[in-house]
Amino acid sequence: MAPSKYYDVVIIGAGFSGVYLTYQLRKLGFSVHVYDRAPSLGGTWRFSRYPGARVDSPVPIYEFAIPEIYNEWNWSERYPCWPEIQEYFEFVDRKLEISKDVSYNTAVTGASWSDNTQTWTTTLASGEQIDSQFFLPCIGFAAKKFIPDWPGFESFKGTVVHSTDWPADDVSKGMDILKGKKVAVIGTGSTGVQIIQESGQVSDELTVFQRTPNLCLPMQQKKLTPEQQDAERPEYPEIYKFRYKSFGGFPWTSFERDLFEDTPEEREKQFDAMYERGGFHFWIASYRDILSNKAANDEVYNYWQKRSAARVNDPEVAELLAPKVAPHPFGTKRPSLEQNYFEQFNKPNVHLVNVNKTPIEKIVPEGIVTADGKLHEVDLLILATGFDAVTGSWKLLSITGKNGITIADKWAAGTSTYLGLSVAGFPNMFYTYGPQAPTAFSNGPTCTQIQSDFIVETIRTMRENNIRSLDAESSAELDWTKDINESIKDTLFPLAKSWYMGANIPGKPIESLNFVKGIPLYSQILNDVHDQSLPGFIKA
Ligand code: NA7
Repeated sequence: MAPSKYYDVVIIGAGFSGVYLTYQLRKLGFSVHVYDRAPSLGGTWRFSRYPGARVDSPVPIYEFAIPEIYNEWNWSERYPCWPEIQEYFEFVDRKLEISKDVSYNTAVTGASWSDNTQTWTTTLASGEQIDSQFFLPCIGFAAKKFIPDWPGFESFKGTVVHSTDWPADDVSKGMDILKGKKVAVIGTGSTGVQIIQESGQVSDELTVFQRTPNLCLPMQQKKLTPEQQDAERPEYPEIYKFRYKSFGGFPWTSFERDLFEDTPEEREKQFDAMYERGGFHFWIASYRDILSNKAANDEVYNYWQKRSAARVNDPEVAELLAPKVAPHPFGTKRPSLEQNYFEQFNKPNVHLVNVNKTPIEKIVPEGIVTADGKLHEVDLLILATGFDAVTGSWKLLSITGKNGITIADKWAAGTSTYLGLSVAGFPNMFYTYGPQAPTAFSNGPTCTQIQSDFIVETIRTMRENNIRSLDAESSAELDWTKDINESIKDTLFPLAKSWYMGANIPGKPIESLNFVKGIPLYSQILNDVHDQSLPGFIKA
């Protein structure tokens, strides 16, 4: 049998974390290899390429805080779309030469820890095995798609596509697939909103199946010029530092006061300003208590409702898209950033179906039948039904730690981690942008940089101190997990049925999947753990 390959570090995933970790670990002299099922660098951006897919965090936050990258790269828009992000990753690759240490089109099926050799063995779909001292799953939070199981899918004569499987030939043809068709979009999360905005403009007919309205906010997209970016570039280092002071890792923070400290007139003025500034300002650069005080949240919702409903001509449609009674507290589901979403529903070719009143009953050869017996004719059925988010990506792999225990066994009744980047019984495994970290309450580049810096420093410290393995203590894991699940109770998040809490997947445990206390505290905790010689870990 051929001897296994060996690297100091094996990484799964060539997105923001995989690139950043490879770059930093290589500089310290570690041998690193990355495996990714995609054909090139970019992580989720190799799969999120449906019409209208773009990021909801502005640049220069949504990029690597690496000078040789940000000093040379220019974006064309404040919120870039997927083709530009793919080009960006190609530029990053040319500058940092990441690909020389990546195997593309290579799926990993699992990995297991050996107590005897104190190493991980990663297994590829081909059966090949690779040994390493460290195993870093950087698998993102949206790798496992969710498709509800309506009867009759197999009988459908048209095309069915989940947002994450957008056909490659259509991408190269410039979204021809939407043109001149009867399109149905099921789901109005961030993905649904983005697809609807594109489809409403080019499809013959567009029927949107909505269960919960999206409390989406104006993106206020802006074109950017290289000259503008040259002028602002000297400020980037300060902006990157500021992220660590902001709840979501953005270049802004919430006000230092509660909502009811202001008069109604002052509040209205503030709401106007936040709404007009666009993006997430209205959500997390506003009064500090809107995600914990229901009465304050109601005020925010009422303002949003009036602004949004005013953009829709038909009062019945307006009431479905922006109902007078909030479907859930504002901002307890990540708001989508829209550009002309509400206006789509003023067009004669765009129709809205409320699936709470008339649920989807079955799929038939000609389209979708709802509970009122109506057939909605469809040529192209787009499933924007989301993901088994945060923990779902882990279900695609078989990861075995000490004593033959798998992650699936361990998390069957609920997720448990230490610091949102390690799991007791899985020594030398560190992950990024996953469960019990700021993940969904932040943005990818910021969260992954904070975690990756900690991981790199930890691996370096281990090498310097001859520590062969590091495993989270069960008691530390218990405390972290307890705090994750307790702290969410001080917020309004549990009041929404969302993927933040695992509530979008039938049968999935309802729990807090993210660290809700913000980036400043999270990064402080990681710094303290590092400075205090890694408390909560067993060193061997
Ligand atoms: P989301 O946010 O999970 O949205 C999925 C949508 O699909 C949402 O509107 C769901 O309604 C809807 N859905 C799911 N199941 C059904 C059924 N059975 N019937 C009707 N509608 C259904 O996924 P996205 O892809 O939009 O976004 C995921 C995140 O990835 C996003 O926040 C970005 O940050 C990246 P519901 O709201 O549950 O009532």
